[in-house]
Amino acid sequence: MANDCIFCQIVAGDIPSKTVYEDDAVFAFLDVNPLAPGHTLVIPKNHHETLSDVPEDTASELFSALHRLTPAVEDAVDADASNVAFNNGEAAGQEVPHVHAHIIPRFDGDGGNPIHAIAG
Ligand code: IU
Repeated sequence: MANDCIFCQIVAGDIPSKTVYEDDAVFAFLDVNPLAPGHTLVIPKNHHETLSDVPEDTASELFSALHRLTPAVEDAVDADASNVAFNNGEAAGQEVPHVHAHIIPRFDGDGGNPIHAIAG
């Protein structure tokens, strides 16, 4: 755990969050500033800044969780599709330096592309 990392503090329960899913390696919670209903962040519990920093076994666990959570989140909010994206590094718009995937539910005719919004 990185003591100055907000997402590490969320994993530890020191900062409250709306938990979506948790296992030994992965934690998922609702984004506090959602771009759509059900906007979920999926993170490794261990602190790694970007995807390049994530060990391969953790990357597998993260992707496996994403594979299961994406349809579950879509079902939960009755979405038609979703954007699943990483802002990977500060120059790409990553604001929180603890690697995280966004699952952003999409609805027929909702317009726009939230990838542009999360990339700042
Ligand atoms: P980004 O990919 O690093 O730009 O996205 C960070 C996201 O983390 C952004 O959507 C914030 O709303 C979200 N977030 C959060 O859910 N809880 C927090 O305490 C903080 C940021 I700080």
